[in-house]
Amino acid sequence: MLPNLERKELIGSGSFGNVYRAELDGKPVAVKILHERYFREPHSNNECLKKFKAECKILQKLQHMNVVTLLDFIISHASPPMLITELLDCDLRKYIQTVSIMLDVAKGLAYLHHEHNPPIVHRDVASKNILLTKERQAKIADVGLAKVLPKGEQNYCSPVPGTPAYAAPETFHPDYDPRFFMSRKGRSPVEYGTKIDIFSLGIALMEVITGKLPNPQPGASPFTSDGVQIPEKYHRKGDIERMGEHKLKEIVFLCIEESSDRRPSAEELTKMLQRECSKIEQKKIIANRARGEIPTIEVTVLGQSNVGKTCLISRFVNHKFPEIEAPTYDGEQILEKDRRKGDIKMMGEHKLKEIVFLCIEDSSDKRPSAEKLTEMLRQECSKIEQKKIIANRAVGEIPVIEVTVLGISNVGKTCLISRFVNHKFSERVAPTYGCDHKHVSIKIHSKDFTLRVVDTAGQERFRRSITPTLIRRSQGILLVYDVNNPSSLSEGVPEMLHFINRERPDIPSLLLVGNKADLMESEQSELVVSKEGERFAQNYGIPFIETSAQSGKNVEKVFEMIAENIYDYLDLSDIDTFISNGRRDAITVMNDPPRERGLGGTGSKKFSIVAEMIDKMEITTHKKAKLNQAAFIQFLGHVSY
Ligand SMILES: Nc1nc2c(ncn2[C@@H]2O[C@H](COP(=O)(O)OP(=O)(O)OP(=O)(O)O)[C@@H](O)[C@H]2O)c(=O)[nH]1
Ligand SMILES: [Mg+2]
Repeated sequence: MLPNLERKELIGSGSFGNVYRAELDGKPVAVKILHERYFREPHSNNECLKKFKAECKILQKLQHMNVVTLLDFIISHASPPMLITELLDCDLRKYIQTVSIMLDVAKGLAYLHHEHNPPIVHRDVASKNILLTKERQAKIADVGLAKVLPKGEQNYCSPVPGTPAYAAPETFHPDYDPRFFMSRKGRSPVEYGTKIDIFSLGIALMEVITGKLPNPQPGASPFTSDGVQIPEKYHRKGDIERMGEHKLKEIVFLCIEESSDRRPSAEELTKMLQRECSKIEQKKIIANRARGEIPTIEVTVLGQSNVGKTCLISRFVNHKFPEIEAPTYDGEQILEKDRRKGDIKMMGEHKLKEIVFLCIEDSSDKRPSAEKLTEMLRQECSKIEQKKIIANRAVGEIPVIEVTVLGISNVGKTCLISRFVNHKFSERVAPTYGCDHKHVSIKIHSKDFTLRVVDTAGQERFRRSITPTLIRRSQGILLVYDVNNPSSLSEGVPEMLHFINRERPDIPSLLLVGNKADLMESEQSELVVSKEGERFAQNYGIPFIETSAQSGKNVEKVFEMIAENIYDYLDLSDIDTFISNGRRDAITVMNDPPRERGLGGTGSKKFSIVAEMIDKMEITTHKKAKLNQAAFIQFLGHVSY
């Protein structure tokens, strides 16, 4: 042991070794002394220790608020390997389990899986490995035992340690023997990737929901006596039933999908949990503001000066229309919007006006952060890019919007399109090969457009290869499933969403479509199926509609709806300017300044430059960030369509 490391009492023991409280240079740390058996035959050769050492060196560089820091390690032939980590007081099981803790873990995994190159697989995500700081911030422990994936590889072949109750199905072999962490017969390796951690996190989330340790049934083995792998949902039936109708059940189901490809990435999972946490936060705020037993919801009324905000509120509260209403002043200080009335008027109905308003809020707390502002500008850039694509595809003066129809085979995509385009339904339709498209003239908000509807093949061999390309070029996507085939929703749609999230997270419009509604037998089944689609759509925050290509129900509506959504999201009211400007940039810069300020380039490129600069700003203090933003507002004032 190093002279400056003083070992104290035992604080825990796990499958890999014992953990002691210790002091390193007088500072409290945790020391894990690994069981020597992992480094004995067939492992205990120099190669194995060398490899472990190399991995520890990589892991020592990890820095994330949700990952326990590996401070040092001692690996020698004289004593068992030791890992020295920061000391955290308590493990999750001793504390009230909350969703925000799971969000922290997802963020930690996102760091290991996505921000680290090559990705790191933890391999033993379980509640016992989630530690909490005094402030109840969760950190993933035992990363020292994680595996760094070989560069450029997504899957890794190796024996898999870990906790059986949390283990993903792909990590087991029928001849698996947990005592050796590898298969018995011939020691054939198993193939897995980062998604085994997502599976384990799903099980830990299940534990949060049920308040009980996961207990897969029947027995500990995931195989029948004939060596057949038992599906996870059956294997874990008891735990799943215990979750009842919990709001997070769908997220658990996604994480414990049998096929690792269908599980969300750590980043996607973080977003889903973030949404849930923010809902809970809002509920707490509403409850905390309660007067007596009555909860209070807050609604803010925003708008330019003189649009009638105060009158609207007065009419609602006092049922009166005030005759003369003085502008609302904040004490003696005149509001910025009143002081800059002239400039504001000159902005007219410019699209960026609302962003300017947010930035020049009188109260600095209400102004967006540099990060948020970057995101807003980035969104504007991407909208402009989409408008250019729509304008460039125009035939004559008629702009072309592209909508792609996705879904697994046989859900009725081709029939849906054929009903919309030819007003006909046919019982016998050949499966689509590759993709096909139809052009339809439509009016959106009284304006002429061409809708280019792309039909895709649902068969797996086409689906996986063609879908990403089509997603990249479309403005809208219809995600179709068959209401009578539950797996076309639960398995088919998440796969498409995975592609969309990867290729086009900012797609202007997405719609979930439950087709073959005519086949639903009774009122009862209609309710059940609708609910499932609705719940799914709600979880992902996308609109949902039921159709029947056979009866024609909602077919026109679904295409009108997606076209309108695209029009509204991109604000296509000015698309003609983009067409008449041709290849010229749709944005011009008024007056002087950008070049003088070192911002060259034209058009939407300028937006990107602003966005990038804000992104790179060194934000040392809150105040500085706000000050820097103010400088950019002036720049924005010079940009117009
Ligand atoms: N009852 C009923 N049957 C439908 C409906 N829509 C499609 N079908 C039937 O479902 C089958 C498959 O329809 P398709 O339109 O070829 O399915 P698809 O999604 O295009 O399939 P792929 O091209 O293989 O991806 C056909 O036999 C259709 O007659 C519907 O709304 N109601
Ligand atoms: Mg088809």
